[in-house]
Amino acid sequence: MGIIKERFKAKADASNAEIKELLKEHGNKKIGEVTLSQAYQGMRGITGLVTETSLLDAQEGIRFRGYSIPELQDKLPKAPGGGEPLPEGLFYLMLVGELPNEEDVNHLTSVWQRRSHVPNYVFATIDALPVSTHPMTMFVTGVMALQTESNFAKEYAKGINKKDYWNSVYDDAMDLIARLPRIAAYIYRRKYKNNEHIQPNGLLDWAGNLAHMMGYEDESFKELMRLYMTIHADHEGGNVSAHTTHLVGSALSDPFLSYAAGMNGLAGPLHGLANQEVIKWIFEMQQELGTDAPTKEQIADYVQKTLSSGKVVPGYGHAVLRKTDPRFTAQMEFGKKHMPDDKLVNTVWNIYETVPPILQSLGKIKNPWPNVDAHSGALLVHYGMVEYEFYTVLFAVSRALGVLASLCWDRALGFPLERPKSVTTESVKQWLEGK
Ligand code: FCX
Repeated sequence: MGIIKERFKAKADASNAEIKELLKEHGNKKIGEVTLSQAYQGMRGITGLVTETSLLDAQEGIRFRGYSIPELQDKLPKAPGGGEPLPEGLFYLMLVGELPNEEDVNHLTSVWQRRSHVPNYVFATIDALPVSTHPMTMFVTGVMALQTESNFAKEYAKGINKKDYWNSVYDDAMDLIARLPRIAAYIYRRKYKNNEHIQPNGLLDWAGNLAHMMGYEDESFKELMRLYMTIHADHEGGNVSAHTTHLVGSALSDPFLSYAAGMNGLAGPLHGLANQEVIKWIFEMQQELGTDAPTKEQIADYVQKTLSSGKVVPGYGHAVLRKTDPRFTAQMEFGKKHMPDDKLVNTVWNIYETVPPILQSLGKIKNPWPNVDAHSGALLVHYGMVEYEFYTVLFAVSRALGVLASLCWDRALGFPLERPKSVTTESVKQWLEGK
């Protein structure tokens, strides 16, 4: 058994024992109440999931196994000469629950390189779709084509013991994560670069290779990919992509089926597709105002126009956060370091100074501050990646790290089929009448 699998299993066994004790003593304690509004309005604020990999605090933002993004930027190993954390290190932390050292991260890089071969029929399946197909549809189709390789599906068909489910789920998760950069880059080159593909570079780390295979050799773009893949990796368990992966996995659908389901959720405008909506909105604003450097007054007028046409200002607001997303701040710092004079990036910063007071003045918006999507596109455009339809695929590659680490934990902790109760309005009325 590989060293990472061994450490993960040891940690999961210890957690299993601890959770069993905890439930024996406290299992019947209430951790919250559910109001009628919450049943009708998206279960907002209902605590009903356990997700070990990360926890989201409304005021502070995301913490991965207790570490904030600035702490991870300081503590996680970096590429030689680099300043950003390697995503391999974050995956190790989420899966094993300990900070990795340089050797752990290099080992994971080489394990993923060894597992990164994608069978040709996967590319042929993607090629069967029209080139005009949305990149996220191509991406999920590629993941589904890979499902034929599932270790878990094969093992389950043979009738494995439920205490061993975690083993082949782990193998599927590692195979899938290893292959995603190749699939993502294939789609990018097919749609936007005349179907001219670039072979992987066996000397590069996971995110650096993604940049290389997409055709971006600039060292600071590789650094952006490392930061991007780290900050989008997980956002506790209740967001649509994480919850869907967990829910579908609870039916013992293998990691390919579960992750594909989760990424169909990420493709929604109120979730991962928001990052393309942000840059589209800024481009439309620049076009309408006839300038690539709108003033704050011009931005304020355009925001008012957006709102009065009944649209949301994309990239602002969040279902849980009530402060500026630390993932926005991390990107702003990257911009200040690598592209302080970029006009589009400076427009993002001017929007940041303009939008929150306007949203606050509406009185109905719970979070007027920017989330991760408000900044991500401008950094990518700086390096020439202007194809904003593709941005959610990058988000999906990153989110695999969190949702698949979580799926390994679901099976290792023996989490059961997830099955909350629903009601009808008729039954609610009878309940209210005391029947
Ligand atoms: N512009 C205009 N109106 C907004 C708004 C915005 N940015 N944010 C919220 N509102 C409106 C809502 O539309 C709602 O109006 P209504 O009552 O007329 O329907 C009202 O304010 C109350 O909404 P609120 O509860 O504050 O916000 P919601 O959580 O319902 O919606 C959205 C906020 C969905 C717009 C915001 O969360 C968003 O854009 N999300 C995009 C995806 C996202 O969250 N990206 C981050 C990734 C994620 F964190 C992850 O990593 O998983």
